[in-house]
Amino acid sequence: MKSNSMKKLSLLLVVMLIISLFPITTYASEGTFTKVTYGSRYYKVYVPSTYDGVTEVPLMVMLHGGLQDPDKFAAGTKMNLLAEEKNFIVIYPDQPDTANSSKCWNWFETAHQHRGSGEPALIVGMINEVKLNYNINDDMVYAAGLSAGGAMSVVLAATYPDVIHGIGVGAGLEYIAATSMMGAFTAMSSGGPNPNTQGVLAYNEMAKSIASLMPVIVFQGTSDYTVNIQNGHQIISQWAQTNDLTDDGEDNNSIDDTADVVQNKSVEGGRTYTRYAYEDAAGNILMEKYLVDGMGHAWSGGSSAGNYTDGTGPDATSIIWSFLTGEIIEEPEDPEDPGDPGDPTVIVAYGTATEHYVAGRLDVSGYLAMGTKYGYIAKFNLYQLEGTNVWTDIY
Ligand SMILES: [Ca+2]
Ligand SMILES: [Ca+2]
Repeated sequence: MKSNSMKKLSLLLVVMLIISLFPITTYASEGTFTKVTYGSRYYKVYVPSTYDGVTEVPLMVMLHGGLQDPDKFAAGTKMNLLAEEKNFIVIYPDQPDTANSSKCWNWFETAHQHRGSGEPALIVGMINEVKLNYNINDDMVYAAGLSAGGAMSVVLAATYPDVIHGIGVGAGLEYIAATSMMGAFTAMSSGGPNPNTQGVLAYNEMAKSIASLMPVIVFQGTSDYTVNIQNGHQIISQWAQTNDLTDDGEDNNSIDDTADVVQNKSVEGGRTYTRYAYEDAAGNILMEKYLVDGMGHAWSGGSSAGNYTDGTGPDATSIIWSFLTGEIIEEPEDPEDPGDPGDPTVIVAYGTATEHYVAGRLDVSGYLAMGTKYGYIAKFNLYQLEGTNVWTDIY
C-alpha cells in the first residue's frame, strides 16, 4: 500500500513538473478587449497580444443574437481565445435595445437588407474604421453570428461581398427570409420563401459591387424551437443558388445543394452531429452544414460564461475559423473505436420524392414508399454509400 501511494505521489510530481515545463497557455487571452464608441453606438475590438502592426492579420466580425451583447457573445463563443492563439482581430458590433427591443439585428426589415443602407452599412462602417486603425488583410475579413446575428451575417455577405469573404451562420436564416416582424416569426418557425428565389435575390444584390463565390458554413441544432431547422437547410440552398449563378453566370447547378460528403460524427462525451460538405465545380469545399443532434437554440461548443450556448456540441468557433481560413485542424479519431479506418464516404441528395424519382434515385415502388412516408411536397435526404447503387433514407 505504502509503495503504491509513493508511486502515485511520484507520478503526480512528474505530471506537475510536465505542466510547469509546458504551461497550457492556449486558453489564456492576454490581448486587449476594448470598447470603441461609434456614433451613437459602440463595438468591442479584441487585439491579440501577438499583434505587432507589421504583419497583416485577418478580421472576424462577430454578430450577437437577441438578448446578447458583445461581452456575452465573446464569453459564450470564446472567439477571443482563438484569436489570441491564431493571431487575428475580432470585432463585436453592438445592437442596442433602442434599435430593437430584444437587441436583435433587424435582418427582417427592408431598410436593413440592402447595400448602402441600414445596419449592413453601419457594420461595414465599423469594419472600415478597424481597417484604418489596424493592419488587416482585406481578403480575410469574415463575419459570423448567432440567430439574428447569423441572419445579419447572411445579409452582410449578400450586400458587401467586396468586404466579407465568408460567413459562419449559427441558427440563422436565408437572405430576405422575411420583410416584417410578423414574417420574421413565420420564417423562424417554418422557414422563409423558396431558397432558389432568394438565391437569385442575393446574387442580384451582390452584383451591385462584385459577385464572388461565398464560402458559407452553417450550424443548426435539430431541436432548435426558436429558429426551425428548415432555415439551416434554406441557407445552404439559397447560397448554392447564389454561388451557382456566380461561378459561371448561369443557373445550371454547377454548384448545388446536394452534399458531396456526409459524415456522422460525435464529440467525446458530448453530442452526435452530421457534417455535410458541398463542393464547387472544381471540387473544392465551398459550403458546409453541421446539424447537431438534440441541440437547441445555441452556439455549438460554446461556454456557459455566455448565454445561448451548448457546451456539448462540436466547437463551432474553431470549426468556422478553420473552414473560412482553409486552415486544417486535425480531427481526433473516434476514441471509442481505436481501429477506426475512417468514416465511409456517403453521398447525400436532398429533394422531394418526385425529384429523387426523376433523378433516378428511386424506382416506382421506392417513390411510392417514400411518398407515403414523407408526403410528396416535403424534401428529405437520401443517402448512397459510395460505390453502391442503393439509395436509402436511413443513414
Ligand atoms: Ca452555374
Ligand atoms: Ca441552381
